[in-house]
Amino acid sequence: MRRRAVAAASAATVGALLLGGCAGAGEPVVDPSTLERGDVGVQLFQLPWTAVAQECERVIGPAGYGWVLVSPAQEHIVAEPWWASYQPVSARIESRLGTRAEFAEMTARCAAAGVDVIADAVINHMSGRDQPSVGWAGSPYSHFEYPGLFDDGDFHHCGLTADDDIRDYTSREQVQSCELVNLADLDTASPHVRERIVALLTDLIDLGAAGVRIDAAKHIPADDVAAIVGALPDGTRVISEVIRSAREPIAPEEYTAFGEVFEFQYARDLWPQLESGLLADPELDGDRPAHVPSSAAVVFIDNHDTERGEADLTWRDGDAYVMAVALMLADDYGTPVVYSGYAFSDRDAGAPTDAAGRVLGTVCTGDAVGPAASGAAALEDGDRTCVHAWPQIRGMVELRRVAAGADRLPGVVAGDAFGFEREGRAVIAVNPGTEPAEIAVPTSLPDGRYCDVISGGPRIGVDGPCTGAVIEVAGGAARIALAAGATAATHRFATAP
Ligand code: LM2
Ligand code: CA
Repeated sequence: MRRRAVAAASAATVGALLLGGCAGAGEPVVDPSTLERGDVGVQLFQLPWTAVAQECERVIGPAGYGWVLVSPAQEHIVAEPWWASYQPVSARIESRLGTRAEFAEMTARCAAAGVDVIADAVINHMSGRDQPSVGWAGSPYSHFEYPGLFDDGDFHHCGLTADDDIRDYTSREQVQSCELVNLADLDTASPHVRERIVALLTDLIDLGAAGVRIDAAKHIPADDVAAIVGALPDGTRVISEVIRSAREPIAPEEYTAFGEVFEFQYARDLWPQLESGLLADPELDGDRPAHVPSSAAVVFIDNHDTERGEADLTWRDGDAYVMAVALMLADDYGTPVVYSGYAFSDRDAGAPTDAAGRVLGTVCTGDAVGPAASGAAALEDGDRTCVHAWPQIRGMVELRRVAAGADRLPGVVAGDAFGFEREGRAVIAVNPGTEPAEIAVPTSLPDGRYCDVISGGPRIGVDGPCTGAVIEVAGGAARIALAAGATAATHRFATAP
């Protein structure tokens, strides 16, 4: 078990600038404007480049997020579903999410707002179309011929199953050399194929992307991914998508030597643990069993695939979703990414488009949204959920920046509620139960009145009274009353006037 340090030591040691004039014991010892930009990302699913740029400037940059993950940028098949994006047909950066010039403008405008763009890179496969056709930008192609890019000899024909499709996920060979749902599988061991993929990724980086998500990385041998990303400029961020399964031989750990991985286990564990009170276990500090090391883990509550499948919680769950995302952001494990997509009732439905088939850009406002306003009943199919702009989530992004580097101390339980401190910096409490609860979370925050950033949103740079609940800290504890299903959290600079 971790030792509890003496009160307020950590806040004082970071002390840089003393701010005058604040009332009470909640006087900040660090100028909050010197806070580092956060490590939190936003997955902006199927959002066009022009809208991503606006979003960076209006909400994502100001809220202190560090990066956005956008949908694939390559020319793709012509089809209505969102997953057209995952069937590339040429090397052109020209898609229904935007043009090459728009992609470059997006990365520049996001960078100016302090936000990195991570590009989704589909490099395991090309299309799954059996009939010859023409792509979004006019490039002709057939299943195994992409003129000027790849031809038949560049693809696997695994010969291990009747139609060359992956059947058995316990077979490494099938998973990596057969076809994922009929998608033409690139022979990534071939020097020529690697060269072409490196050129594709380098192009995205030249256009200003700070890094790449390696789509379907489990289906590409780790050595092949290593060789490809090893040829990219130093400092390129690489996040491999390797869906963990205890029943399969290919593990995310194989992909951590050259970058980060999405740690799917985090979301799978969170809600069951929350319901059973296990999150209060001090053994959950820092690295976690059955997870990649914290520094290699990108964590999420849901993404575009899991919200259409395995996810326990999505934006539709309102307060419970806020609770899960808030716990992830308050945690000291991994690098979190907040998912922001659109409402749908048909899992295949693409984002709304104009008459020419270009996806419409909807921009979220930084206020007046949240689970209450955008619950399942309030959103129409195609409406953006704007989760990243919800004040509860922006408040937690702020809290995470304040808490950066502070230890996560052992949790405490009070009935169904539990909470924990990020030492000297922040506290969070949640009540997953069905009855109201009160909890006293031990803390070395100075005595005083603090604003709840869940009910009140971000506080730094905001003048005036708390618009949310007030949390009293006295005698080494934050006393927090929580309605059933509620979350409350506050930090060192969220003092109430
Ligand atoms: C991924 N990560 O590993 C993406 O996150 C996931 O969204 C992709 O699947 C998948 N891998 C391939 O890049 C999506 C979607 C599938 C869709 C594929 C290809 O979830 O449903 O498959 O993209 O567009 C669709 C049809 C499927 C068909 C296939 C090929 O649903 O029935 O297979 O196209 O025509 C015959
Ligand atoms: Ca493959």
